[in-house]
Amino acid sequence: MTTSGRTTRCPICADEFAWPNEPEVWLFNPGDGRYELFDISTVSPVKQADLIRNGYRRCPNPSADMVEHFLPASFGHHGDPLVIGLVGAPSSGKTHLLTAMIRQAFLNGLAAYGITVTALDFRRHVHFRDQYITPLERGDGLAGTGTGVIEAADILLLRGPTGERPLIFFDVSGEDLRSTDARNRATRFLLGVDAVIFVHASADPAEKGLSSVDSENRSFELAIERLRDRVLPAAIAVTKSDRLRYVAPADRWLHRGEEQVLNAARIRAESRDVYAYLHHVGSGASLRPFEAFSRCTLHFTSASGGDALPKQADKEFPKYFPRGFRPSRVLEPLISILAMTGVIAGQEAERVGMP
Ligand SMILES: Nc1nc2c(ncn2[C@@H]2O[C@H](COP(=O)(O)OP(=O)(O)OP(=O)(O)O)[C@@H](O)[C@H]2O)c(=O)[nH]1
Ligand SMILES: [Mg+2]
Ligand SMILES: [Zn+2]
Repeated sequence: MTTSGRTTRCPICADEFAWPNEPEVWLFNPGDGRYELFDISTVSPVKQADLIRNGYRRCPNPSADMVEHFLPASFGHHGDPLVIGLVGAPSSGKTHLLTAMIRQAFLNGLAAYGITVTALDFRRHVHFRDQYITPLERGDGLAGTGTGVIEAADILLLRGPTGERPLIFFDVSGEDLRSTDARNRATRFLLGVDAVIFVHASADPAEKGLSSVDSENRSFELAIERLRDRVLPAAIAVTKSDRLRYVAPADRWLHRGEEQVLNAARIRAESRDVYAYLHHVGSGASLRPFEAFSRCTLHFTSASGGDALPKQADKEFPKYFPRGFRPSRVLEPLISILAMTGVIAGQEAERVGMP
């Protein structure tokens, strides 16, 4: 096997290997849903480049402990990937938040930070757009994530002042995140993450009194336990904050909308407010990431802008958002993580998430 000499960690199996540089790529055939091996040594350089952009390489998975999986053929050509995992209880709002976040990033939401976003894995992104972004834009509620999902949700390419970085998001079901089975493949992505977004749902006022005090947050606990020996930045997103739109100080933050400049003091002020909120409502268990990780920011976010209502006779999308889809501050957790991982560089970025 010829290699490019560059070592890459596969975000799916978490194995490290030298990125292969063979004159062949796998192309996805939408007709039968399979990958086919294609020799590119005889085609012109222009076509070669195009096939590499649209093709895949099969992960050699040196530990041989996973089903066959594929990475974009250009994956190893860019900077080190930044892998972000979402962690949170079932129905906490991970998938809605991630969808709103990726959508906003594609709408040039990171331009103020000098970062442009494109899809690195076109096929994966088209699937993500059709299955998640488009329904949400239409006002449909997304279904819960199935257990056993092991693939990245989307793979983007960030281009900015510090260079190019693939950005990979993992979003598995909250049910899998609560599983203590170390062999559970769905949570293996945690071995390879560079940063985590912990997602906590603000309480539904309609359910007041039922179970308002979360004495534990098992998905948070288990993830922290598995990441114990690693130094990584984290963000806590208190999502569904539209439920707090008349509650100070969440209302004030939500009204600000998306920020346009990086300001570590402002991020610290919001973190302090979110901390106080979680503490006040008895959700201290959701503050554990703040204690466990030396750099951690806290944010109020809303993916949808309001609660969903049940829909009649729609199996695919059983809920809808009666006031439409109006995300708020969904990029803030990502921006803080980009600052804490050096993708956004500079003195201000270095102060983000510092005590
Ligand atoms: N009010 C409000 N409700 C939301 C928001 N985001 C999600 N929801 C609701 O919360 C439910 C669960 O959201 P999901 O994104 O599927 O949650 P999840 O954490 O991905 O759940 P699993 O995949 O089962 O682990 C959705 O069906 C929505 O009704 C939000 O920003 N505001
Ligand atoms: Mg989900
Ligand atoms: Zn792999």
